[in-house]
Amino acid sequence: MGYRVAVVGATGNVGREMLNILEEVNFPVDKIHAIASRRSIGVEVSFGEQIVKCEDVEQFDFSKVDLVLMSVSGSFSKEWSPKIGAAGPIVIDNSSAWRMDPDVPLIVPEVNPDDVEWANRKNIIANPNCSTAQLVVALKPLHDRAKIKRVVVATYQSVSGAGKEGMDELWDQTKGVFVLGPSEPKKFPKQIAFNVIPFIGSFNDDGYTDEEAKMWNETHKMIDPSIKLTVTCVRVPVMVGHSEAVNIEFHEPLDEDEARELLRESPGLIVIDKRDPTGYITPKEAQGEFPVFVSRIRKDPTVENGLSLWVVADNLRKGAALNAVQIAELLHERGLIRTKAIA
Ligand code: 2RA
Repeated sequence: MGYRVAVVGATGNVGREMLNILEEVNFPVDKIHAIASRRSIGVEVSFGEQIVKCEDVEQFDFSKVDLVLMSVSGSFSKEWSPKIGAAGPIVIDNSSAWRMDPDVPLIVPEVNPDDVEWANRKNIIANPNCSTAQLVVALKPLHDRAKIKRVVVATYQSVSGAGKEGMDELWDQTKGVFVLGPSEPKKFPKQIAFNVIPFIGSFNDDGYTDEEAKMWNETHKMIDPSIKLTVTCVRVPVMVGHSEAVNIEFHEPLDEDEARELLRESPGLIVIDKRDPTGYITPKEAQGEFPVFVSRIRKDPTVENGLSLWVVADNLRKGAALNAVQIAELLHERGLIRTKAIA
């Protein structure tokens, strides 16, 4: 028997990927509903071979579904996720609205799967920020083995993290430079084509950005609050795939060969690490893929127990839609999705 599933925000980059991945992994779906705002009513989206017409979120009766995947803004989720959760289905939310709520589990299935067990407190589960999701998949097995003391990360985040408008802006500016002349930045604060921007989100009082703060707050919630983590988040002119240069200091010794073997054996990870000019992963190669890729594993000789790594993943997949579907699979495996008889 399958579930009645709704995807809210079905016309966006991540909503469409949620539908694709539910189908790709053969998630047991009896009935799929694509839900969107009023202006997208009737817009058609694909679910495998099926074409599904978007329904209006304001009119939809959420009590008739078992599971809701949300890819909407934080403010929309703040208002709607509790209402939907109270109507019966369990909500897996991709926004930042609930990630730090103590009554909402924040889950990456390879890292803290057991936290699904208390999802019934609000009937909401949060999906982490894309740049955190791939980082914690790589950090968890290393932390379990040698206890991480401190992590320094620089991200190289693709424009798809800023939605379709971000992708359109890179495309238009890139064409514009050669053909039409430069255009004014709209989605990003400065030109992104042929450039990098060391600012994502908004500034906090301490000079870090909220994107940077998400990375340490969410890592603390999912792995261990004792890990010290400092980050610089940077937008780069790549369409899909976030990359991260990660430097880790451990409490205990861990040599690079053991780390490589450990990462190779850990769930959700693929190690591509040959010391030849093409023996590492780039975001172009990670696009469309499920795993988190790790390359350039090497000793950091400037501290007693240190390693440096390069971590890449498809931000729309492991960083968003895939992780949400993997949470749904985890709920299914543990019998935690409530089903009601279809009237
Ligand atoms: C970004 N992390 O890349 C954001 C998306 N959640 O802009």
